[in-house]
Amino acid sequence: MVQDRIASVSRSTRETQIEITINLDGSGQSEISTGIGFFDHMLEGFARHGFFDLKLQVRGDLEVDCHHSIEDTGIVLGTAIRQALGDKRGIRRYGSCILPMDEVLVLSALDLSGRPYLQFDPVFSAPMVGQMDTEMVREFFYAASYAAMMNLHVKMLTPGNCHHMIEAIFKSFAKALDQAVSYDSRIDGVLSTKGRI
Ligand SMILES: [Mn+2]
Repeated sequence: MVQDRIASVSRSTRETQIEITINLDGSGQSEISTGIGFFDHMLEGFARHGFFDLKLQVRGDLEVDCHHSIEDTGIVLGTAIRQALGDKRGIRRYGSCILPMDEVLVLSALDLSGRPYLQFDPVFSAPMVGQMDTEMVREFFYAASYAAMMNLHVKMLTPGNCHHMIEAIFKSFAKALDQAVSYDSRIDGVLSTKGRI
């Protein structure tokens, strides 16, 4: 292990108060409370399948709707990932995962390039799963990818049940990220011909 890759971030606005701690070299333990049950379920899956330790407390204006809580959690998670990564020495940088969940098949591919970008093509047939608006899935990944300064592509290869689709997206993102942040002993410094990412 080159360095501790743990970051804590808190962010407070009139709409949300969020505290997060992530350990990129964890074991998949999580303590998550966002007030949105299905979103908690997704973030627990993200931590478990990416082997990240994740502590997250969100107090948001759920009396309005879930929008601010989910979008701001994306900002804070992305910020924490970027901070925990530090100078990115020795990491693989790229990661991808094609993940099946029953009838659903999804692809996530990412580059911790320092240049934010999101391509996201899943289309959901239902407006909500539990208390979470399905259109917030894209908003979450937009916020997280931009705050983490990563290039993220999410492609739904075979759509199906919306719960399966969203869960498969979070898990494939987790596994792609786990791969991208992992060390490769052959990498000396930062994996770029430019010398930094
Ligand atoms: Mn589930």
